[in-house]
Amino acid sequence: MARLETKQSKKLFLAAKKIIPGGVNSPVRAFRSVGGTPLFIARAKGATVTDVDGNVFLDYVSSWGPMILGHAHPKVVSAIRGAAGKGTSYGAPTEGEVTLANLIRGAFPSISKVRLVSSGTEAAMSAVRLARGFTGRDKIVKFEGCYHGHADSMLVKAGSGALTFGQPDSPGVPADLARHTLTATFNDVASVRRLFERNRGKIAAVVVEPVPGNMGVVLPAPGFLDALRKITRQEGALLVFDEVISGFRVAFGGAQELFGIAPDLTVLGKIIGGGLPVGAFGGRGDVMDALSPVGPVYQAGTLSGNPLAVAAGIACLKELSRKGTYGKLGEKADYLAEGLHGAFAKSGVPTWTNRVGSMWTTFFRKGPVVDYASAKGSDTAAYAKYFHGLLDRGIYTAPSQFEAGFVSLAHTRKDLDRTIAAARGALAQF
Ligand code: KE4
Repeated sequence: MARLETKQSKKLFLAAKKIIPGGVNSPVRAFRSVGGTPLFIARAKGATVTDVDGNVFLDYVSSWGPMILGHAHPKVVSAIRGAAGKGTSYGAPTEGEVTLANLIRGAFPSISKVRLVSSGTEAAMSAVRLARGFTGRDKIVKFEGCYHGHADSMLVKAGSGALTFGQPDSPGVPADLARHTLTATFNDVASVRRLFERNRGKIAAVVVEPVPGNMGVVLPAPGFLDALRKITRQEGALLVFDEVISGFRVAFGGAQELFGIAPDLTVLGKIIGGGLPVGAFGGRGDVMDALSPVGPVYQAGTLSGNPLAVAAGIACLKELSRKGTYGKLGEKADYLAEGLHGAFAKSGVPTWTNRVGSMWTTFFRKGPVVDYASAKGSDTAAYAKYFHGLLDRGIYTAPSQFEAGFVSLAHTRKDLDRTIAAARGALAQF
């Protein structure tokens, strides 16, 4: 198999590294854990991305989740174009923000009020401060391997890039702050109970990705999320669902629709901006009204509810709200999953795949993968080999074992067949 021609990406990467740490504006893009030169993308359309060397790939990174409609969807592009002509930012309320807030609330009945921000990190950070302010308690519980953005309190045994680079506890986070972040084991209710027994009356919230995507995709065990709901209610702590990935991904109403759980707060991002910078956090009205200017918990943002980002988000969510959308997406994902399953079974390479709808991860290890420890046991060198085998065959997947892959509505049956064939080819090299 001919290796990719990546002369232009190599040239740009050298230039980028002179001025941007690691040559990237987000670590996981650097290909550090899979090796090789990160591809500099020139353009994208539908299910494909094209790099600066003119290589075209079927894209399953999907900008880490937002591009569920596919790239440059005509309705999203025209919404952005229309908004841009009216100015790009006012620093004042707009009608679009009310429309987007109502679209979000329409999909998430647990959200009585919502505030828009500019990233998932900002949304999660604000939700944690709000939970602490509302309860008057300092400690939070998170789960090993889950990632909620890079706010200080969240960078304790974090997932995603922090896991990829083995920095789950980042330097720069004061020990005095980190000690208020307690970590439990995902799918292990007893580990949560123990934390509450030892910190009675001190835990403000349990923050969880209801379907983790940042240690790779892991499924919540039956009853696990219910147990979190019961324990937090009993203990007077808030349950915060971080649905930055799963929101509008695993269902229009996210994991809370799928599993029938109403959290006190929900964190959103990615898809709600249609590829532009939007995050959001929302939930119980009494909790949200603790936010300034109504209540005392401060939170703010110059570009919060930015008109272009909001226009893109409205166009995206309106498109997703059309009847039959998630059925179509599910059929595509089922078809791909079946084909890949067959390819892996035939290859004899030990793998384990976790999938919820159109988000999935294939771990290079014997299964099951149910938590951080089992995810971490994956053979990352084998993953890297598979990654490059796919890349050489025109398929672009996450440059890390500990991320999710995403099917979009733009992937055709032909694209999926091409992907399955590429997987067979890549696995034949093992
Ligand atoms: P952002 O600040 O990156 O918009 O969102 C942070 C965040 C919060 N919560 C969850 C569940 C998330 O997955 C994320 C961000 N996801 C990673 C990929 N797994 C973003 C990719 C990157 O860091 O470059």
